[in-house]
Amino acid sequence: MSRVSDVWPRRPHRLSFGFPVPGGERTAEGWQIEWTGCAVMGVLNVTPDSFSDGGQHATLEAALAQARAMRDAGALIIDVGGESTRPGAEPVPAEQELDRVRPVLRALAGEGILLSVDTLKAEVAAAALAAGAHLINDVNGLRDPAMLQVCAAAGAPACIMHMQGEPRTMQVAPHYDDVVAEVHAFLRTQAQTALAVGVPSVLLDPGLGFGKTLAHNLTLLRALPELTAGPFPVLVGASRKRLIDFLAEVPRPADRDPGSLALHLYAARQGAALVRAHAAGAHVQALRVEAALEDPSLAPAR
Ligand code: HH2
Repeated sequence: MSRVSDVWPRRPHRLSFGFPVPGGERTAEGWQIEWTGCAVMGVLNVTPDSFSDGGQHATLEAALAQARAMRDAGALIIDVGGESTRPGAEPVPAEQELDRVRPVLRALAGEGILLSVDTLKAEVAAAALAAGAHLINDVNGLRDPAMLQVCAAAGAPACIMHMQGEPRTMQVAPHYDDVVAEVHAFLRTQAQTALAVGVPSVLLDPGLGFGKTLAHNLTLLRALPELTAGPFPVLVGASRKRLIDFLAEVPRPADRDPGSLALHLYAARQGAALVRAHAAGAHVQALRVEAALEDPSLAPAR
């Protein structure tokens, strides 16, 4: 088993794309984005019913202002979502989801922002990529062969997230014989499959809260070094989730940013390449301070 010391100090991470992207460098393997340590994926939900910020970015103006603020604060990627996947959520028709995300993507394309789209529908992913998205964030972990094909054909990387079941029922009775072995095996298998069919690069995400009890979430977090020691960059998304309430008694999702930040700093120290956060600016600031404190060149040794 690998330990924190194997993945710390901060490692470089890379994502490859089959097309030009903001901030990307052209290489023999396509266009690449490279960063060191842990960066931030800012959450932009353009939904009426997301569990912590539903309705807050309902107008195009509000959505664009939030995206630009997160970019200016230093977020590496903005993740645009048009369907809530909170526990108990009912699916939204593809047309409706697209009507929510497409205007935002079209408006932001050309503003130097790396854009991902949070969708589990291949049809939405294809249209979102055509509208200017660069990366697909699939909470279904590329289990749909059509989604694999969309990413491969477009040359778009994907975030492969683990979920047991589906949002409507996933928290009813999640069960694993060995949560770490099962989740990590799923992620590695899906990553190999994706690369084999031509998806240029992937992120792996253990999917906190997606068909998992508190014990499952904590076990996966403590096993992060095993995942981050592998060849793929790892994303962790705990922002404002129920898990923070269980750990720190914060019933209102909007009040959970401090706990989210603490959890994400822990993930960064375990080698996470990205954290997905609503309070993107606060996360960028905290991660920069954390990184600076770990940098021995900033102060001479005594
Ligand atoms: N969590 C949510 C949505 N998408 N994607 C990844 N890769 N990892 C996550 O942990 C993750 C995700 C749920 O959060 P949010 O988007 O704020 O809520 P909602 O699904 O209600 O819109």
